[in-house]
Amino acid sequence: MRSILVTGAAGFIGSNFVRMLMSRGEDVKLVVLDKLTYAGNIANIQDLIDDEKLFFVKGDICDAALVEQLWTNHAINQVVHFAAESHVDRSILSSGPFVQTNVVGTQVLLDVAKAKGVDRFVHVSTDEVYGSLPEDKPDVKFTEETSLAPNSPYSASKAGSDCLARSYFHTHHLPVMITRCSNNYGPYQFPEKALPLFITNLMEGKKIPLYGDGMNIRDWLYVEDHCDAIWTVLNKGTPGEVYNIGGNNEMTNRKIVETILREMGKTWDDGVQYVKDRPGHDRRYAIDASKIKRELGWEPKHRWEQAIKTTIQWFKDHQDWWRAIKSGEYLKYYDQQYTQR
Ligand code: NAD
Ligand code: TDX
Repeated sequence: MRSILVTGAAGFIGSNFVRMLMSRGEDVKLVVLDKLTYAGNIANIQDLIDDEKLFFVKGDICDAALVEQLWTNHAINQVVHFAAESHVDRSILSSGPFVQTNVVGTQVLLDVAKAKGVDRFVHVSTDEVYGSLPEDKPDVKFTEETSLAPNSPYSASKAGSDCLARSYFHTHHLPVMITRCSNNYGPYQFPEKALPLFITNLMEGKKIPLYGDGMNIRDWLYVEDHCDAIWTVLNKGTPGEVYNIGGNNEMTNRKIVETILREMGKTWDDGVQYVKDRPGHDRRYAIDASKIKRELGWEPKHRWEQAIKTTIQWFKDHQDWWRAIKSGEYLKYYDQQYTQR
């Protein structure tokens, strides 16, 4: 049986990833290492911890001694590295934790993997490392050859970690693969990110805070499709390669908001407030995901029209989950981000 170290699996995508593997009955032992930062939530995987296939450790990926110990105790032979500080707006308020976890933490994992040995290592990255695309050239998309041009402290720290991952392949022959995915949505997404924030604000009788002119474009992918793509890369990817992952589903933020308002029976005037734009706000992201389809046979299975309904229903059905998050530290952040600016 394979023993896979999954970092950051108490967060949004990581928890969906381990849930997917458990529900499929994959023959794996999963060792979850998560610091449980504000974004990590043990409730996301609590029901899975009882299973003997999943072993949870609360700890920091920057703690080399702990990571080494996990490797020895659990005979780790594969890694899927999700752990990160992941919210662009927080990186604008304070970038230190982003450099520490995303750059230093990744370096620690790569060093331990080099020292202890690993069969395969998937570094989960983002399309944001490529920077921003022009909106007047809809045919232009990010390919794996697009130069890195990160614009936020978040994407700069992820680009730093990508470069480290790449260098450990070239210099040390570590079998690293890098994935760069577009915006995810779905169950367990922390309600500071656009979609869950918009949905839960409407449920609380608050407005959707829409940045700038609302015409920024993102490519949206349902989280299960991203998890399936990562599993595909872990099993079939070629070490040293980068794989873009996307939904072929570009939309302006206004279009997203219109869909959510319609699904939730609200009008634009009742539900939306334009607010000051995000500094350095990237205008457009679009992914060319033809390489992963051509070489590994992966393509998204979920369609936006249905998956956004499923997502909204999940937040309606899990109010205890998000109401517990939207308190305490979250309210201080919300005030700083939306009221004081
Ligand atoms: P998230 O913020 O929901 O979860 C991050 C998890 O990492 C949390 O559980 C947190 O506790 C943990 N963590 C943070 N610092 C840690 C540390 N020092 N040691 C151990 N654990 C730590 O993030 P997410 O949205 O699930 O994103 C997961 C990964 O996917 C990230 O690397 C992110 O850059 C990448 N990604 C996200 C998206 C998206 O749309 N959310 C898209 C593309 C790529
Ligand atoms: O209150 C808001 N109002 C608003 O208009 C928020 C939080 C966001 N937005 C806009 C900004 C973006 O154009 O919505 C869009 C999506 O915003 P986020 O959910 O913050 O996502 P983004 O900045 O695009 O980054 C996400 O996708 C790539 C994830 O947070 C990253 O972790 C991932 O790497």
